[in-house]
Amino acid sequence: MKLVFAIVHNDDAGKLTDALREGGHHFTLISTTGGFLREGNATILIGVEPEKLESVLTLVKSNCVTRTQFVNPMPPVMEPGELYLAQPIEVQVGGATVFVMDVERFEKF
Ligand code: 2BA
Repeated sequence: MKLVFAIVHNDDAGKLTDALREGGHHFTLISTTGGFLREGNATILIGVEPEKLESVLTLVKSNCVTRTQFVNPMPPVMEPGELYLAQPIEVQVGGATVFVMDVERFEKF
């Protein structure tokens, strides 16, 4: 068995979980926070048989959109009287950040 961790934008989570449900896949949805943007995102854990892995990855890929966001970088340490004008930087987020792991053992008690 494989375990897929898919970190996706909150706005894509509903569409993706609908598609996974329709595809008969089992999953757990966790509310998470991105370390860089410190904004809410969604992590979906999907336990899947190896032969169904590619179809799960296709669903993730086709339901998650790449977005552009602007963030304000951390201001530098300033001396009194110095002026700092924040220049927002552009970052690309998603479609999805995906980790696939081998599951050593899977039990349901
Ligand atoms: P965040 O950490 O909030 O990152 C959001 C986006 O900001 C990232 O999009 C990336 O484009 C940019 N970014 C992240 N760290 C950066 C840095 N040090 N300097 C400049 N730009 C930076 P994605 O790469 O698509 O990642 C989306 C979310 O997926 C991340 O949200 C995080 O929650 C997760 N993620 C990404 N890579 C990960 C990793 N290696 N391990 C664990 N989680 C990861």
